[in-house]
Amino acid sequence: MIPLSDLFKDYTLGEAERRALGQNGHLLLPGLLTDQASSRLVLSLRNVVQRGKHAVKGHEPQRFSAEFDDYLASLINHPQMLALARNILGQDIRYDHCVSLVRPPGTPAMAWHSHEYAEDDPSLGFIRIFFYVSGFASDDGGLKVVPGSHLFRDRSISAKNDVDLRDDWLLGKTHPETGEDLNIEHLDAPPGSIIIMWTHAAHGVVARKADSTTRYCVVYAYRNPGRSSDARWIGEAFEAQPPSGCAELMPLY
Ligand SMILES: O=C(O)CCC(=O)C(=O)O
Repeated sequence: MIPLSDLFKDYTLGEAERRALGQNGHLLLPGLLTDQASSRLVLSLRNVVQRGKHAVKGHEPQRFSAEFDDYLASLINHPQMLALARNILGQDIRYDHCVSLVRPPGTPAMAWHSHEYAEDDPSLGFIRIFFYVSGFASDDGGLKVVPGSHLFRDRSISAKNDVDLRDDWLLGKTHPETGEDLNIEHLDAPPGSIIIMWTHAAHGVVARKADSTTRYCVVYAYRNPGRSSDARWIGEAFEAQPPSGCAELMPLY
């Protein structure tokens, strides 16, 4: 049993922050992770990378990360994690996945995409909480987003680069609430940053420079139950015997 220590430093996620998340589709909380959590996460993510060398197809450590590392598993129902998720989604939530996003130097860009969940029912939320342990620069493994894109609840956003996104999905689209043109934004995140993102938000990642360091990141996803979920990556054995205190978070519905 791993003793619980603080995951986050003090922060405010009140009405203003929830409104910004609702309007933009993402919320950056810079440097929120405690130093202890950051150091522990790097060890865990290195462990997952090691375990990935013997991956079994369909149950890869990268995609089912919490199932291959006790510290990552212990965070699924960490009180600060659940408080954060419930602050946004309300009380009734389920765990959906925990995926490692480790990007060594030279990792190529990731194309623009969005994710699915209950496209026809905005009352069912799905958030992803990215732990950018090592942070990133906008031109070095950085996350890019389109504020307002999540409001379209479009699971099929896809473009191989910024030019294609502008020429296709973005063309003529305006923010449903502000009426402003939708635009690409390249984020910067200091080490220890958390980014919360609604699942339908358009996002992509720029290449990690060849002479950079490894970028350590892990994402945890939570949702309101109500629909099936394509990214519900929970192995049968893990679901049957979830970590202590996690049973109520595991079911699909
Ligand atoms: O690696 C990242 O920063 C984001 C990865 C991503 O786009 C995703 O998990 O959907």
